Amino acid sequence: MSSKNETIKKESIGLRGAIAAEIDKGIDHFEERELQLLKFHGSYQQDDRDLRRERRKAGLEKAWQFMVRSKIPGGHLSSEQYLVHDRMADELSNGTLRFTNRQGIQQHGVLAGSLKDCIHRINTCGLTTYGACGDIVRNTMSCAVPIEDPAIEEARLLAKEISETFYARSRAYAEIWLDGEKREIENEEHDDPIYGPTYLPRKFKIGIAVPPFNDVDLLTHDVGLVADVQGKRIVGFDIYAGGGMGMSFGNLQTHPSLAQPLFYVRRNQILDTLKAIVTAQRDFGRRDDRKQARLKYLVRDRGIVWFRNEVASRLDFAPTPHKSIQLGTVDDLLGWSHQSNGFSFYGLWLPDGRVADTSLGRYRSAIREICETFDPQLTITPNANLYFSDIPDSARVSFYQILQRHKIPDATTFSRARRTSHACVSLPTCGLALAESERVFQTLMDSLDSLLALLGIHEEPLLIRMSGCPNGCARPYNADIAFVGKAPGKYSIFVGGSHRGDQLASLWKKSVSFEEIAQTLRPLLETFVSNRLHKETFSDYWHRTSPNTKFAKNSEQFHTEQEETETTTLVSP
Ligand code: SRM
Ligand code: SF4
Repeated sequence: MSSKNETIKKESIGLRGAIAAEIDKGIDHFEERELQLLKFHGSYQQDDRDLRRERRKAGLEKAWQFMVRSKIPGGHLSSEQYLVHDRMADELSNGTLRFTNRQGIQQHGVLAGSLKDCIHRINTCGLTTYGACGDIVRNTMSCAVPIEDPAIEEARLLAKEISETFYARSRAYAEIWLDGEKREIENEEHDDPIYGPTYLPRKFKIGIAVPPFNDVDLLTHDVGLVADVQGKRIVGFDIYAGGGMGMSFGNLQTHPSLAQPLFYVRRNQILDTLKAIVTAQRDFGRRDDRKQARLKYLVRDRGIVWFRNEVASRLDFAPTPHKSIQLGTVDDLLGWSHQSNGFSFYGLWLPDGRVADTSLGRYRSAIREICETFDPQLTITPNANLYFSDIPDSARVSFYQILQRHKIPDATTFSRARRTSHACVSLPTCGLALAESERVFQTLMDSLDSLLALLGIHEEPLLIRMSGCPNGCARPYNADIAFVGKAPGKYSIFVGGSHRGDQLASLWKKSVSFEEIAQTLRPLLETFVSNRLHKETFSDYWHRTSPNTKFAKNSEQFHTEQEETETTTLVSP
């Protein structure tokens, strides 16, 4: 039996439902069918969770509002496109912007009456929100580093091509938000050769890495492409399939996965190959249970060999074996770097992608002034930081003075761990949050920075991430150390991923209160410092010494705490 979302999609008349009619009525929130369809248009219905209790007591409805997500392939945008978002932050949303860790921009707090204006403005500046959410190919990520490198540029252009290839063909979006003319819609679903009438079973994510950079965190995507660069051009791709982070606590059928090697194809074969992969997931992905509907579960249930054969059978050429092209870490290049003759780029660290003027720094004012003064190209990174490129070398001093005037901290004084760390949005906007994340993460990182400095591992490659619930938006399960919200003020701690993004962590502590996180980690880090082999990273040390590595790599590692596993092992015959 299909899930209710399948019926909603099928009966939606090409993703239209009654969205336009409801907006015309002046509603302040949508009912179930329209709010599910709205996701395909790039918006989530939310409410301000800080106000829930007070409003309930006062007998009021929830404080309805919307999150609007701009889809930016490869995270690359112009200063003018950014400034359009900056203006909307004051005029239509909550005064802040949120760079996402898929290189998009989110606005929160948009009211139903402003949705059309907001989406219209995003399109007018040449971006879109169509397909930023929903059961469809989402924003395609690509290596963000803005060094002068034809391969990185080519990857970015490919991200755009992928976006265009998998753009939904229904005219619903144009009609509802852009005043596009209505046209005959009978049998329109057959216009969409890729998605058909029920789209994909679930969201679908693609990322492109250009070695040695792994900023896109390649193995966490449904499909990851590693560029094979020869003579500065991309000649082909190693393809990985079946990555994903989400799980539900206690449900062993759900778990994070790293993508597995599929095969290698030449550059000119990549779009056909992606179509074959996406349509295989469309046809075989589960539609009866949304918790089992991602590509990672199809690959798990049928096996990578079956999936490889299924995809190959949809191609009119034969893919060749995987090449195992090596990737580096997920770090961004923060601070100044040389870009090309006479030009530099600057990597700006942001607290979890939040663009706001706060006591942490006047980020919004600083970015606005830089865009207005230098008109740089911008690239949002997969760690939700920001690169400014095309800055004349001669302007470095005045650029830096803007950062100083707006009290932007010098991220090079932070631990290396903090420079790459990320926390998801969570409260007060995320309807699924079980605990705080973004709002408490910098406080936690203050204490972890002090601990790392005290132990002399301030420059250690440690990937630290926090998610407010097990859905894992911050990609916690391949981090060295991750905190995953369990209940208000309580977190599970996962340990054992890697700065290279190529290892899965396992559950280390089931529930630790926020205040106790740093002291809980201290003995672990102290033992690492005392017992590590020469230059051994934390990840390598963990995998050499942890009992967790002794039990089978299956879903249990994410649901059962280490001590519990050891006990289980002892009593087992
Ligand atoms: Fe996510 C749902 C925020 C990247 C896995 N994610 C959500 C929602 C929309 C909550 C909801 O469904 O009501 C969150 C909105 C919060 C808010 O108030 O803004 C949300 N996800 C985010 C962002 C903004 C987090 C961030 O810190 O930047 C990221 C937006 C990216 C974008 O521009 O598209 C974001 N989410 C991710 C990632 C990381 C990635 O894509 O690289 C993951 C893990 C990778 C994966 O997909 O497996 C991720 N989000 C999820 C899941 C779990 C999916 C699953 O397979 O189980 C959900 C819940 C769901 O889909 O049911 C979710
Ligand atoms: Fe919300 Fe959970 Fe994603 Fe955080 S991890 S943004 S709490 S869905």
